[in-house]
Amino acid sequence: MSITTLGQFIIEKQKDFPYAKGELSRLLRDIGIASKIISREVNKAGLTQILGDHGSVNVQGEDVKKLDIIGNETFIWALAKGGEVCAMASEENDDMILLDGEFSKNGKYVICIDPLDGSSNIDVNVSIGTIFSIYKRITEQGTEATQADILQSGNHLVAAGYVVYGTSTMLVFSTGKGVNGFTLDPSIGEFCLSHPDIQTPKDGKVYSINEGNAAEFPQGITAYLKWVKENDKSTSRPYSARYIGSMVADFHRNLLKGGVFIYPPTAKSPKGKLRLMFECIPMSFIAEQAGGISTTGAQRVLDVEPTEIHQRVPVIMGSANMVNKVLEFMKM
Ligand code: AHM
Ligand code: MG
Repeated sequence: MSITTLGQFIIEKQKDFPYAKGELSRLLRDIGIASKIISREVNKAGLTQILGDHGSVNVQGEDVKKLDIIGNETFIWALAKGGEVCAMASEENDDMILLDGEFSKNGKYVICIDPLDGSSNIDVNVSIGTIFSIYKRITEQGTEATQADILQSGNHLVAAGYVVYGTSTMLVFSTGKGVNGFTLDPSIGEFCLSHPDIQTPKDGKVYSINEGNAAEFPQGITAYLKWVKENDKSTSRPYSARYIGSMVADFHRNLLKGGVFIYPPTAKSPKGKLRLMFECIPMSFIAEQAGGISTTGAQRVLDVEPTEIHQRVPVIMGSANMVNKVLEFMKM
């Protein structure tokens, strides 16, 4: 048999982490389990009355959908049960969550999670995703975790990744040694290695940005968008706009095919819309590990020192040559 399951892959790679005593492997396994549960719920969402607004509003002021709550609770459950994580931060919760069960308080890791990203797409059967990042705690094991354990820059990541609930469910992650993608085989209930060592193309034809906000874009972004449309002197049009409005899905397409994803500052969101801890750091880590670039326009996203859990930053990420082209326009 030539398949490699996520579990087998993790065991094979455990030797890459001499400091780890298996906790990271178990943590990745727990994330895999939570993702499979969410995938199951997403797949039957239209049948089981879990579509639609839940009626509450999250800390960002957005309606919370029922599936968001299921996703959040599933991850909290899986991570609390696993015992490797002492604290977590979720896009759905105001504050960090201490996992202070008997085993968890000795957990070596903290995790940041966006359990269901792209939630406005849930009701219309469009791809959504989960995004996660894992850090080693900086406070001593056995003591109560603090916010400082969570507020670490992307340079301190141990691992990060995402799950895209698309035409199939895929888990893509990196432990800092390249990027690997696993597709869920529903017939055996296992994530199987389908995309080993993903390298993102240096160039691409796709630009992904919400141009509905164009009137509010910084001048450099406006100039870039004019250029991509003008740049059609060859026989075929070189660039295509593709924007799903689900960061995981937009990012995943661009990662595999080449492209640039941009969420600039706007008048409504002067610091950008996307969250540093939950969305930008983990996706930037994957982009860089696959040979791409990710920047706020002013600095590497992974160099940003976080000051608050729900901090937002602008982001330009994807194929190296495309990101550099955007930066050229921003410098003009
Ligand atoms: P969410 O975490 O509330 O779902 O919001 C994040 C999403 C991203 O997935 C997506 O890239 C972006 O918001 C879309 O925003 P906009 O509708 O402003 O283009
Ligand atoms: Mg999100």
